[in-house]
Amino acid sequence: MRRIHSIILSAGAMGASVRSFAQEAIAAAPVPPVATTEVPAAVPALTAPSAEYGVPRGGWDLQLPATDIAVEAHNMINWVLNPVMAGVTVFVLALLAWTMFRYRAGANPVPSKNSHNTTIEVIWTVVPALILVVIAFPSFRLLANQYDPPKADITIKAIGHQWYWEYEYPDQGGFTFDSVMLTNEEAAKRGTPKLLDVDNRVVVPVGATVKILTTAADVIHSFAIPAFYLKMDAVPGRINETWFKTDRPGVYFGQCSELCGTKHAYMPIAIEVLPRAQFDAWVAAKQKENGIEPKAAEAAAAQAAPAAPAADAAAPVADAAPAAPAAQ
Ligand SMILES: [Cu+2]
Repeated sequence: MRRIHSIILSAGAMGASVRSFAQEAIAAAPVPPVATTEVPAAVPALTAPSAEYGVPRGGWDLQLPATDIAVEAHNMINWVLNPVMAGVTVFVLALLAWTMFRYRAGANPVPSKNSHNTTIEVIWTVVPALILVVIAFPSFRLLANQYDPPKADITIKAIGHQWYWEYEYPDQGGFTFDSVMLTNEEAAKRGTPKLLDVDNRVVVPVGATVKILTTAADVIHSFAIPAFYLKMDAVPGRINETWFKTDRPGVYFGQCSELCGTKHAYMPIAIEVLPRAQFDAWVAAKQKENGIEPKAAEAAAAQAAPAAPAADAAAPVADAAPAAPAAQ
């Protein structure tokens, strides 16, 4: 009894020391203050979120797909994976119920001594294999399409920090900015969903193939936008690549999707997809803010990608002239 008592006591002491060690570690870890910068009112015009696309809709369904890849993935989930899973689940449940009833002890006083049935063993091996083959076809097609992106029109680097995202636009002169979650009051003022909007959104032109390079400055984060069916880990010391292309202007919200610390839930992602002219106006404003000469930025981008055809390079400049912020 005494022995047990002393074991309990020493276990308690060990727990206390582990606890105090953990408390010290927490106290020692610096938690950088993260605050939103002055929330921009309209640069050039903040898109109001749609009720359908790019936002959680509060139902049981997935978010509506906003890119071709997302449509393909969405269809695969709705018309291949879910029906197959539901069918298998119902079949197994029915089989189980029937077996429990038909072969219950009460109705079978003399137990069967069967242990093998070759036919049924062949069936329960071959049928699941065939189901996997049926799933494999759309699955491999989707994977191939995801990993075979068209040539990128714009590259954006997303850098995960504890606990906000930093973005860099290397093709536009390399300006960077931090993207910090709005407080509930700020989000309410903007009329956007709480915990999802940020002070500085990622802005991209509509219809452009956007290459996203992800990395992190501290721990592993993950860049995820449900409406684009996009998720890519952001790993310190590595650069991962993903992409999206949407023809639907609007604002699309996502979140960090790799547990990265105490404020993991508070580093959302907001992507604003704007018409080309508005995007160019936004880039011009950002370049001005960062003291970047547009001509120098263009030259640097051209040097980085010498294969870019001249027509492509000229198009945004032509579009930029009539740039005017659209009404909300
Ligand atoms: Cu995280």
